[in-house]
Amino acid sequence: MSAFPKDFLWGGAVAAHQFEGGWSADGKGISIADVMTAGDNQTKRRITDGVQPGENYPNHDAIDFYHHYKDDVELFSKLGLKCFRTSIAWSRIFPKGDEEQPNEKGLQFYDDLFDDLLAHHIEPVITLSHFEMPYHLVQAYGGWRNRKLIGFFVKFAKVVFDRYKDKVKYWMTFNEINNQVGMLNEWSLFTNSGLIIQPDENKEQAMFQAAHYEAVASALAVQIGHMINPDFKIGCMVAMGPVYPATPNPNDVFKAERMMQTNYYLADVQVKGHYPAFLEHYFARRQFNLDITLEDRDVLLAGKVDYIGFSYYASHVVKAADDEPTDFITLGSNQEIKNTTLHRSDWGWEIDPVGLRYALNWFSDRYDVPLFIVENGLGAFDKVEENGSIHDDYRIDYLRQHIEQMKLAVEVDGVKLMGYTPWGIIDLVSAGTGQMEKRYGVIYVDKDDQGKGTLARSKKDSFDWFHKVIQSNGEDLT
Ligand code: BGP
Repeated sequence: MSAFPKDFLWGGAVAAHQFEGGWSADGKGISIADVMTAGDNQTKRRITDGVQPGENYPNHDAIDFYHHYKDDVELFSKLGLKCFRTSIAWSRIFPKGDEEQPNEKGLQFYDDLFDDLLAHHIEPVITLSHFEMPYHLVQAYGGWRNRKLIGFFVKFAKVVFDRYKDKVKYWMTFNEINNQVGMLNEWSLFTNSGLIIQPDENKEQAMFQAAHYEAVASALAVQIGHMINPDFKIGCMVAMGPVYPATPNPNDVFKAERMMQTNYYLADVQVKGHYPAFLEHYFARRQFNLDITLEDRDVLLAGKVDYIGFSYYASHVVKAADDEPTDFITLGSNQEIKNTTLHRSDWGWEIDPVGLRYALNWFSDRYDVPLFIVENGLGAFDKVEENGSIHDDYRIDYLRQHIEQMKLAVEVDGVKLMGYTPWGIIDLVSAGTGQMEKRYGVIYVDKDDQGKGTLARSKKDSFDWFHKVIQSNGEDLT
């Protein structure tokens, strides 16, 4: 007997902007991902002022799933996927974000895609906003610092909920909504909230305000979604990276716990429907004067999510500073310590399978809703042999070790887990660096960081391995 329920959602995850390409096809508008240049391990991606000639924008063409989706879904079916997580590119549906009417051709694309997935018995799992809001909303409204964005997002949500109500059951509102909290850097503020911080602006205050409007928009979408189809399961999506204390010094222990509390406060808001006490006090002490109305608070309570979707890649270690403030909150400037007990990926991400079990237990103890691991995986360089094969044992090892821990969480700890969708099941553009060669897939795509390649798809060794895992419902991990 398998540790996992019969209907466990084994799948693969991607996001529209990182794999669709077709950035201006059939009326699609410019998204925030379309103005981000390519970077690499050392070079940060730049955000340009609109789409500029001569710049390299890797998301524009990505792996051109837009024109290859039928063949790719065929491959997903051969892999045995039970579900497929992707997002709806908001700017395909509302190219600028503030139009009256949606773009029919954009809606039709997702109709065709969902029909094709369902014909192959693959359940779509859909994120509404995954780092790809219409760029016009940044230019004309300042992104999520503007309350008007709530209305635009809710309209978008309503249109797609209505249109796909009989095709999609599993939804998530905002991808990694909490990324911006701990990082508080240019990239995360832009990708999460479309914020470009002005010289006279307090970025922490701007972030908390934007995140609040997103939480309200999410809660309204949850309510509307449940009215449109009471069977919808609508989740939040948070980036989970457990934070460990560097030493047993109680200050380090408290620092780590405070970072967990701050990094996941949006899960409190979206699952419990209210802000944690320590943060309300922090807002008041810092005199942020956030626009959080009584009506908003009612909306949050009435729009609690059905499950927690989360990504898990790595854990982190922190140490309290000698002059640590009494509230232990130092967003965006926490010094990371290397965990000497763990290995790192080529991009320096700590590989910590036990951290996944820790994360599952942490959520399970705190929140009384099912959990869904909607991203996990290893970004690595792959080598294509002369005969075309790709021996990615390192990826198989990574996935195996994480699935083993996930199994312990279910079997031994009683965690309620809905499914597991490894990230970038087919190679795609990295969100952080814009690279193609930071590969996550079990399906290889012939394209390099210079944008060269045939776009041909091929199986890596991990393809057959993951197929076997799914066929055995997680029992055969050899
Ligand atoms: C998460 C995002 C994804 C994804 C992944 C891997 O933060 O939700 O969009 O890309 O991380 O990160 P990267 O692409 O930077 O390797």
